[in-house]
Amino acid sequence: MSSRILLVNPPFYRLLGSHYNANSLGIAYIASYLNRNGHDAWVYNADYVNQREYAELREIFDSFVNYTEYFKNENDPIWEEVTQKIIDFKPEWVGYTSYTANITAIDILSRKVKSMNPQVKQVIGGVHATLDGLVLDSVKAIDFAVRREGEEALLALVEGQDPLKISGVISRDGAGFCNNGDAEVIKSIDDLPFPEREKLYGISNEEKAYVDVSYICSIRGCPYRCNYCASPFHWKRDKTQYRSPESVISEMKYVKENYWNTKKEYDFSASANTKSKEILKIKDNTIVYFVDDVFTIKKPRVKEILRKMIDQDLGMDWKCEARTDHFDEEICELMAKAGCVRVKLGFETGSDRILKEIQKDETKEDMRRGVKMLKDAGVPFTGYFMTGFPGETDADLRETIDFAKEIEADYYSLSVMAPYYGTKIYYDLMDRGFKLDKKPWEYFYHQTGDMMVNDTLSKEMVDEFLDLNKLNDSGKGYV
Ligand code: B12
Ligand code: SF4
Repeated sequence: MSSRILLVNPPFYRLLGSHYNANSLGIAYIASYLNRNGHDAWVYNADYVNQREYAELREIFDSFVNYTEYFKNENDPIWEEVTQKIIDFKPEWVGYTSYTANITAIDILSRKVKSMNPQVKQVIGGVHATLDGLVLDSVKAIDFAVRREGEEALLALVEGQDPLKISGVISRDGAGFCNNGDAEVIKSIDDLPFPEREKLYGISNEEKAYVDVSYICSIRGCPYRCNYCASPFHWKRDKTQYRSPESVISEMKYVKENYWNTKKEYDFSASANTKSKEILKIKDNTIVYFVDDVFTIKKPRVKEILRKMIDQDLGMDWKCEARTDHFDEEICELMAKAGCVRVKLGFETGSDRILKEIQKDETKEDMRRGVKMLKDAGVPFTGYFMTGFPGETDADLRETIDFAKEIEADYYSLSVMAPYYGTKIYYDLMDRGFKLDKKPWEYFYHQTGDMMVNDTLSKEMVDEFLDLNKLNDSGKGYV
């Protein structure tokens, strides 16, 4: 029997004065998998706003105080609006995608939904549900949690299989839980249907045309082990899965044929109604974004993908995340020819000592070499840098600032390191007596000074680091 399922991306950027209008791939994958199996599953992005303008990152992080207010007032119109939309859908099942930062939002929404319709079954999945085996304690109105990939587990739940026997499902068992471990790693990710791009709930057809559906996932997982990153615990590191080059290219073509309108470009920076607000230039459905943790793992595979993009004359711009130690001259040249308009590179620090501490498995020299090859090929890149690591000194940060200037990135993204829940750094700090588990969940996104764990750095140095942001004024901007 066919079930009616709503998969929800809760509000997050809206609470920070911006919004998020692209497709959420995790729930879009689950929706298409359910739909292929005869169900009626829709994706509801509650972070969508009918606006093309996005606030500057700095502005977003400056809105922290207002953001925390939303969680104190459960009757705020935003919670009422989203709850009503969920109820109007008349779902039999509601699934929420979780990050640590949106657990409180999911708690508020799911309690409201339950009180308006006690029949509805509610499930939480995604990153936080995977990392936290006790997540159902934090979201009391949710019936089930799913750990790791959700396609097969949610299908089994919806089709009425015994939850106590479905791998990856945590269910309530009296006052406790029955935890069936992690969902099996899906080995044949090539066989999954492309993520849902049509059944987008809660917006008009006209608005739908502006949803950025050009996000593509070609790898599930990451084999590295950086201690500030949740990926090693979120995915099974030793079972990282790669889509074949053919499969990746076929999704690119599908997206281009069905959703691309290359005339559609927005640059609101000069528009009259922008007032003093700083605006980012966003091009919807004119750039593919590979959301892979690291797109460039497995060189032969990457080169094959790039050659296919060139040989088949795709003519699509794209961006990705990469590591400098994956670069060789050939990869960089192929990237340039294949339409790469931006590579996002996590340098994090200019101190080899800190690079070792954070288990980056990359040296400053690797980074210098990689950047040189990328620049020679003419591929623009964003440099991600952090400060605030435990044990980091002013001398380390001086090296970071000098290194950031030396590499001359096209855009800089600067963060104060936050020990995210589910990272090695989080567990190490907890072992050392830090009270991180006493922080509200919504604090777990970076750049709020409230998460700073370093007390050796001087304020002057941190300010000088954050001032690197000024370099963005002369660069090629955010993409
Ligand atoms: C693209 C991306 C974004 C995008 C898009 C987010 C979106 N809403 O779709 C943007 C840039 C907006 C973003 C923002 C943020 N992100 Co982000 N993001 C990613 C990234 C790189 C890919 C996500 C993705 O599409 N994966 C591919 C899909 C297929 O996987 P998936 O989403 O995990 O879904 C699978 C399972 O988790 C599960 N599942 C997911 N949802 C559900 C729901 C149900 C009901 C079920 C049953 C199962 C299920 O099934 C899915 C299919 O198998 C991940 C890293 C990664 N590689 O996963 C980081 C990552 C998820 N982000 C992270 C963070 C920290 C953030 C921010 C807090 C950053 C910030 N400072 O603002 C915000 C929070 C946004 C929010 N809404 O709360 C962390 C999360 C850590 C944590 N403990 O929460 C990650 C893991 C990065 C990392 N390695 O540390 N992000
Ligand atoms: S920071 Fe990047 S390379 Fe390191 S573990 Fe996370 S996703 Fe992998």
